[in-house]
Amino acid sequence: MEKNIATETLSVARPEWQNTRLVSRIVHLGCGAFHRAHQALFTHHLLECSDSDWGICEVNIRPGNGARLIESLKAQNLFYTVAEQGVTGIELKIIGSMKEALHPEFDGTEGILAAMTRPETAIVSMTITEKGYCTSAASGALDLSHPLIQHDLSCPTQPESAIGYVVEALSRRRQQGKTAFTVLSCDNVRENGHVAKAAVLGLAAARDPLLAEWIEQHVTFPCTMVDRIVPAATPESLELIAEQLGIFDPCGIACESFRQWVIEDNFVRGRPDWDRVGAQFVTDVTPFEIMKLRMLNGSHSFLAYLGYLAGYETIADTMDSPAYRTAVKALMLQEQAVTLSMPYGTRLNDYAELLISRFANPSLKHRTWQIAMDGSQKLPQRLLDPIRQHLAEGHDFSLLALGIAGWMRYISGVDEQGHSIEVVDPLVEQYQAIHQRYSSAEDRVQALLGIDSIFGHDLPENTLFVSTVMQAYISLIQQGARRAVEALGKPVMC
Ligand code: NAI
Ligand code: CS2
Repeated sequence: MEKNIATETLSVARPEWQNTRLVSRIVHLGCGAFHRAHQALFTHHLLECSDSDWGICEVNIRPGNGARLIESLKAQNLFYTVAEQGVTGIELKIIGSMKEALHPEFDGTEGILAAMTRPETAIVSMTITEKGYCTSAASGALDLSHPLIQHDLSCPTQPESAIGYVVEALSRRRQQGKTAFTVLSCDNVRENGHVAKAAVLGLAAARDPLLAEWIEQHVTFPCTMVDRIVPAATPESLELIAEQLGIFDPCGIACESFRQWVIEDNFVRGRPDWDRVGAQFVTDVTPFEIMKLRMLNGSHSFLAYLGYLAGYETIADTMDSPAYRTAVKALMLQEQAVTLSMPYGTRLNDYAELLISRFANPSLKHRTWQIAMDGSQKLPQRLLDPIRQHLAEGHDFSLLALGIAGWMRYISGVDEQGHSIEVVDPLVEQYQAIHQRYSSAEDRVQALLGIDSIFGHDLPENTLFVSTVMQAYISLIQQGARRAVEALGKPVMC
């Protein structure tokens, strides 16, 4: 297959509104896999079915793959392919909601700040991963000692963090007498809008308390629940798209056919009518967000750590094992669903069934290794918050504890066959130091539980929590992941 000939053929699909209607009203930070298959796709569908003029100015600020993607998007006039893979077939969509694409390497920091400061910019949205907020995962507060935040405090007009860009753009808008914008977090973070707000206000206050006051008065930070399984692109997924499309699209992305977006309706300068194409605007996102973080993402992390250790490459492979399937269903219903307070009529059993079938979709090659990344940023909202609730109410949390033990075993960096694991996490050096320093299971568990940005101060002081995790870890070391999962997963009757 000839490479890089996407420009001509994808541009044939250029609809008239791409040239005439589209305005960059949204600046999006974090043009990665998920955004291309979710927000950009919703925005595209709205352009197709209405006279909406909401277009997106895409921004990546990190070096590496993000820069290459922006370069490739520019080279093909900002069109790209989304391949929705259902269990029975694949549907291709050519997406045209992007108006511009920027990266500091090509456009300079100033080019990006200029876009964020333009009068028409009404929303700055973000999918910058959990770690992009530079907050403590346990408390949600901005970490002022974070190297990127330290940099942005000493050089505020040349920011390097996403939060630094937002604060500097808002500061310029204030100085120039312009209106503010809405900050829309679309990351898998608990109360993502509140975390974005805490991070932005934390940095603004450290720069200038009056700026923080202005932001507090003029900016809103709606919370969102975002859902669509979008594995990272691989040579195989790009080849699959190329076979269907007839040309090679380096920006193509494959995902499942399911998508969901629940958004708090609190925007300061308008918003697209995303509800016309399947999104839901609500007054309170929190119950939906917590449901998804615990039942979907918590189960994903459980399968990722314990599945990887047992030698499974993808989530679908892991779900092929009856023991894992039974255990994850028990986790969802007995230890996650019971912690939720949902609006009347929400059917959590049906939600669990849907998740099980989505996880088992064999066309999605979602690697356990990918989901295992950045555990320090993910465990609090996925596994630890529900445990706090079980501790308060005196309920069993053995499966959640096994999930944490799986993470502890995984981040040791060596699998059950003695092969090394490529652990990717902002705290990886701290993990390595702990594993080098302590050789007994007890000492390692104690030392890992002492990382307060993950476990806070309450959990390590709770003797029931410590002893349950310790027991799960020891059983995992003695029996291996497969047996430990078999021993705990009990069939659940819905
Ligand atoms: P990705 O790796 O394809 O993209 C990550 C994006 O974040 C890139 O644009 C990268 O430049 C940017 N980024 C990474 N670290 C950053 C930092 N420290 N500061 C600023 N920008 C940074 O990952 P993907 O799949 O797009 O996921 C991104 C986030 O979207 C996830 O972390 C999650 O919170 C959320 N999400 C992902 C879903 C998925 O299935 N992939 C589904 C639902 C939500
Ligand atoms: C996954 C999520 O990578 C992960 O940690 O759990 O990205 C998951 O695929 C999405 O949240 C699904 O919406």
